[in-house]
Formats: sequence, C-alpha cells, structure tokens
Amino acid sequence: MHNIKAVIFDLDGVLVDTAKYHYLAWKRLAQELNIQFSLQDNERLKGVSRMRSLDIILEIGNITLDSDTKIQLAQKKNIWYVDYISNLTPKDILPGVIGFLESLKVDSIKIALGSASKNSMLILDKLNLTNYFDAIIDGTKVSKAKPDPEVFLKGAEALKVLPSECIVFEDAEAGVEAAINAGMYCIGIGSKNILKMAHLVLAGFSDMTFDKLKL
Ligand code: B16
Ligand code: MG
Repeated sequence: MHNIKAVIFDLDGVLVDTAKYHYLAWKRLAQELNIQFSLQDNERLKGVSRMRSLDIILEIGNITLDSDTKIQLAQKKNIWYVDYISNLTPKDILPGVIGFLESLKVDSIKIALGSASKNSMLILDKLNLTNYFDAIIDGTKVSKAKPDPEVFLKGAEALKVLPSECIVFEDAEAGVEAAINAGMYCIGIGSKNILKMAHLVLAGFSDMTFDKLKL
C-alpha cells in the first residue's frame, strides 16, 4: 500500500453491529410472509439496498408482489429496524474503532463513510461519530447499490483523492466487490471464507492504528 490518503468506512457491520438488527427485522418480515430465512441467506443482504434485500427474500420464498406492496413491506421492515436501533449509544461502537479513527486523524488521513443505509445519519448521530467524517456518502446519495462502485467513487470524489489512494473497510461480499470495482484497496472485516475478494481480512479493529496497517 503506497500513498494512502483516505479511508472509507462501511457502516453496518464495520463501525457498529447493526447487521444483527437488520437480520432480526428481515427475519420478522419473512416469518409474516411464511418464508424460511436463515443466517446464511442473510449474508446476501449485507451491503445491498433495502429494496434489493426485499427482492432477495421474495426470491427465496418464490413470491411475486406488485411494487406498492413491496414499498409497504420495505417501510414496515424499516420501522421495526429503526425501533431496534433506537437504543444505540456510543457503547455500541465496535472495539478499536475510536482508537483507529483517532490514529487516522493523527496521520492526517481523510475519512469518509460509504454506506448503503438510508439510516446512516441517524446511526452516526446516536454513536456520536458524525464529526470524525470529512464526507458522508449514504443510501440517500447513491442511485446504484453495491457491488456497483458508485458509493465509494463518490466518497473519493468528495474527499478529492484518487480511488487508488483509498482504503475501504467492508464486512459484506457485495461491499468488497464494490470497493474492488472502484479500484480501491479493500480490507474485509469478518471471515476470510466469506470475504474472499478482499486484499486483506481482519477480525476487527482491536488495537489497530494506521501505522500498524502500513507494515
Ligand atoms: P437501510 P452498509 C447496508 O449498510 C446494510 O449492510 C444492508 O443490510 C442494508 O440493507 C442497507 O444498508 C440499507 O439499509 O435499510 O438502513 O437503508 O453495510 O452499506 O453500511
Ligand atoms: Mg456493511
């Protein structure tokens, strides 16, 4: 890794474990629709948009619905999800994240968010993380979902850096693919078996600093 000027973070599953609340809300909806929905199926939902997530669940259940019904179901899931995350506090930030963000500041590395979630601002606010970010690109600012690279390219553009000068942290297969498609160095957070395309996979940020990454 040479000449890294910026780090772009995914949100759900990287900075905070909201992925479990997405799963709980989708599982509840799937149950209402009589669709069997497993944790393994849930991997396909990580990083992809709300509507695409619903489409995947309907595909699993072999159900076709009109678009008004789908909008209502997606809204319903979101109401449950927002309710689940209503009690988030800075204590829910994943271990090592604050230390790593601080180390980026010390090294004058720019910081962006690159998340598919339309709830990003709400979550960053609850976690008291908003002020760390020089740019925030979320689900309200993109038209193409991961694995399309749009979210990360917009992040680099907002930070005025080249894609090759960025590191992306991602926990989802679709997100890793998006980062690679953007021409960025991608560090997966999670399991090597799932995040096969990432340049490097780490279990989390514990005790990590930007300096250690350069080794
Ligand atoms: P919302 P990320 C993604 O966030 C989640 O991983 C994905 O499961 C979710 O469907 C998507 O946000 C949309 O979220 O329904 O809140 O708009 O991982 O890209 O930060
Ligand atoms: Mg994620």
